[in-house]
Amino acid sequence: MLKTKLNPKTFLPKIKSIFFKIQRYQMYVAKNKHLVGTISESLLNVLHELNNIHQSSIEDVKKQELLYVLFKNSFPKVLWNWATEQKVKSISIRFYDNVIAFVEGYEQYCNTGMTSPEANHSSRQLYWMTDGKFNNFWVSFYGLFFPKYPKYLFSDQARNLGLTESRGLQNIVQEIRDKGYHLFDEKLSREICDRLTKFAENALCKLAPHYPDISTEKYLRYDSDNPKSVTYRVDEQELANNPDIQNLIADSSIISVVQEYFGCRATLRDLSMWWSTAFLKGDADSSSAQLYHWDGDSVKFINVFIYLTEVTSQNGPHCFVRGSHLTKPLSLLRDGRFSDQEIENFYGKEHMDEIVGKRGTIIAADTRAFHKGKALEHSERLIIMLTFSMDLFGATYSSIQLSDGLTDALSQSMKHFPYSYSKFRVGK
Ligand SMILES: O=C(O)CCC(=O)C(=O)O
Ligand SMILES: [Fe+2]
Repeated sequence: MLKTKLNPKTFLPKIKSIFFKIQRYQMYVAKNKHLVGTISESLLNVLHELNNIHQSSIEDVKKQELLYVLFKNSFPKVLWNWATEQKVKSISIRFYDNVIAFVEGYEQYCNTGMTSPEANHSSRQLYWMTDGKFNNFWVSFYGLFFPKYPKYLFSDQARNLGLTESRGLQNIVQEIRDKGYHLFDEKLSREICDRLTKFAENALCKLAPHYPDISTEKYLRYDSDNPKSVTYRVDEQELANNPDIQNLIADSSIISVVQEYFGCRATLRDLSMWWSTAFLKGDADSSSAQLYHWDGDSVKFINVFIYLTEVTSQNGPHCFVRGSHLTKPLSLLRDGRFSDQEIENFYGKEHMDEIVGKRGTIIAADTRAFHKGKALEHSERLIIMLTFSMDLFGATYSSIQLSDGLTDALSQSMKHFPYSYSKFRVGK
């Protein structure tokens, strides 16, 4: 049985020994300015203070206590100072309260692997209060403890999709940084698309939204002649046991793109596949993410979308507002849904991309940006979405139990990149 457990408990003890890493942090920040913005002097001061405690001659138990208290008490203040340095617009006492709730919630997550609703709420608030700067700060801090997997692990790995071959890893990642998404030149092969489509046609799906006349039928197969709701979702557990999906999530070129973008290790947080239908004949359904929104389920993440049906402007292209992952205007910094008009008023039509494509089209997107699935006028769209994030903090996720008999690609990948499969369990 593979042991792939993420042990978040290692995070806090690692924080306590942060002083060893001051130099590395400075180098890291210098190399990753796009993540952090500017070097936070106040954070470096806390690191120095921690170092002083470490070098003092008091006994070890006392030392640990002091380090811990200093970290807990100072970190919110450090973030407050950092926010001032960064000229975060909405800095206020609410910012401070949210930072405290976040830090406490993160500590709880480290101990239990679970995020409280309050901590998740504070994480979402911090995003829009700081226009995303908090998230960049936190991911840069996290990268100190969970650095990227080294390049050599990738070089001899089967990159079964070969996704970085045509444009090269750095070019792809730079494009995601600048624009918010990358459309791969490579496509998923016809054979794999055919097999996965067949699988989705036979799968019992959960319908959303639920309409009263079908409320007794919990799971249904998608029937293209008679759709009964806007989306039909395949069960995540069932999806994870499909060999083509296993090979897909084992693909090391996806993991290498994602971790390069984050600047730290990446883990697969959600695995989904769903049919979108023309049930509402062109009208958008908010609960099916057909109105503009930004995703905030974790601090830093990337969604990889794969079209399994050809997607045109009329059958549900993924719509993405270029550049909106970097900054949003004050008037749009809130939770919720946004009208096309609100988005257009600020960004202009020329930044609102409709991503159409043939079967097998693969997109990697930072859906911190404004995005939506366009409401369908006819036929259907079958899509896969793989969500990678820096950790499992944030919205509730479900663990996945895999049956024995994984594909070779997935067992190899789990062995090399255990962190990336933290929520997976194998065997009985
Ligand atoms: O359907 C799409 O293209 C977008 C889906 C989405 O944004 C979401 O699930 O949050
Ligand atoms: Fe979304």
